[in-house]
Amino acid sequence: MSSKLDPIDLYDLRSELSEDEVMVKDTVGRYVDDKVIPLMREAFERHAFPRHLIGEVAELGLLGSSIEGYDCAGLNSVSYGLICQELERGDSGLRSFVSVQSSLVMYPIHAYGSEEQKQRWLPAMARGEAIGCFGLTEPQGGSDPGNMKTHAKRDGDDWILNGSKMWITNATIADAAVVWAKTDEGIKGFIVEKDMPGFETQEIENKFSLRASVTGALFFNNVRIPEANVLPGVSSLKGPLSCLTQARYGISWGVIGAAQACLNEVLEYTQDRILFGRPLANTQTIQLRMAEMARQITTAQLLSLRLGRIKDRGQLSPTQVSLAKWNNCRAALDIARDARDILGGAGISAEYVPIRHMLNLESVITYEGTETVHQLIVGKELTGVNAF
Ligand code: TGC
Ligand code: FAD
Repeated sequence: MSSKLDPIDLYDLRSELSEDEVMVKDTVGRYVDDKVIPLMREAFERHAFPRHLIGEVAELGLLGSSIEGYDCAGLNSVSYGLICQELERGDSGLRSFVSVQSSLVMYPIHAYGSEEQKQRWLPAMARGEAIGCFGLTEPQGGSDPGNMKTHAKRDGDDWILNGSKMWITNATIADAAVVWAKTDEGIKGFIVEKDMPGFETQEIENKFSLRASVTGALFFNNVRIPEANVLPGVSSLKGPLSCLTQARYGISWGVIGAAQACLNEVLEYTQDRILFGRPLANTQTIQLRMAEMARQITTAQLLSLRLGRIKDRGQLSPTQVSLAKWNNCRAALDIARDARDILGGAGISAEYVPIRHMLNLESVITYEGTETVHQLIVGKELTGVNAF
């Protein structure tokens, strides 16, 4: 018989990680246990993102961690995944902040920006001194960003930007928004700075999900943008969609952390909960449900680790990312919902983590491409037919 397995790492993925990757995982894991988990329940209840965490995650090198140079850590993709996993074990809101800053703002500036733009924004963003947001989704439908109405027209050396974006993480706390807009020359990325005249933001209140994350709308009314703030390296939908590939990859790892937190909670709770004269953990159906959670977590871990290794070899296909984002979000949401139920009435209390993770995961399964969008991406790969 082997020695006891780790319930949230049944296949010992830890032994597949390099020394550096283990160090990243353990460092971020300790940080989340000590500094994040103790305050997330209250942050969620207050509907407030704990902004002091920005400096702390920056200090740990977690912002733009995959970028080489520009004061960034230059870690590999598996390390970025592990960062997302550990952060989301705390709360999806903090992982969202890091995903957006790293994959949706710093990534496009690094991949498509001018050297001047990189020098200006990347070191400041890595230090958490400048915060970014990513404006792609519009009120008329986020799944179909090609139908965007936001547009920009050349005016001398500048551009004039008009339109609006909806459901934008970090909207009201961002110093700069990477905004995607239609132009006569294709879809371009604009770095819109917070004090540019005609640019306004508005927070979305009363969310029942991702309450410890800032979400808002962006409004552009004849905002004058200098050419120096246009990303020169891309002029098509491929620009924003390639950013989504980076963020979706991180999310596939992140949701594993949320699922692990839920499994840990029910493992502990069902040992102590005595019903019909025995611990709840001793009943067959409860064991079956927890075994199912472990099966789903293990499958998700294997998918994401494999994906990370493929990504680090530079051979990643967006369809592979879609499969993992779909599978892992669905698994995590099902686990969180079932964990909530295993806790009975206590499961609706924020004293236990499943309901918070469950509510967060309702957003995570929707943003960065809904489940249906990812299923149709895989369907298109299999059949060659675009069924959107
Ligand atoms: P389609 O014709 O398929 O593609 C246009 C061009 O883009 C290329 N491409 C990609 N490139 C890189 N990565 C990807 N994932 C790509 N997907 C497509 C494609 O090859 C093509 O290139 P080219 O050279 O031929 O022009 O475009 P479509 O308009 O038919 O759209 C396809 C569809 C539906 C898959 C796409 O629109 C989509 O993914 N929709 C979902 C939108 C979405 O996920 N939005 C997320 C917004 S950001 C967000 O939610 C942040 S939450 C963050 C947080 O808080 O953590
Ligand atoms: P819709 O596109 O209107 O979809 C509605 C329903 O229709 C879904 O169930 C969908 O699966 C289904 N559907 C769509 N197309 C088809 C089809 N062809 N066939 C069958 N069914 C279909 N966006 C950003 O740009 N930046 C951000 O930072 C950001 N942060 C977010 C944070 C939060 C908390 C949330 C909730 C969203 C965020 N989003 C962000 C937006 C997010 O990406 C969109 O909500 C998402 O892409 C879905 O778009 P939608 O909400 O307009 O839904």
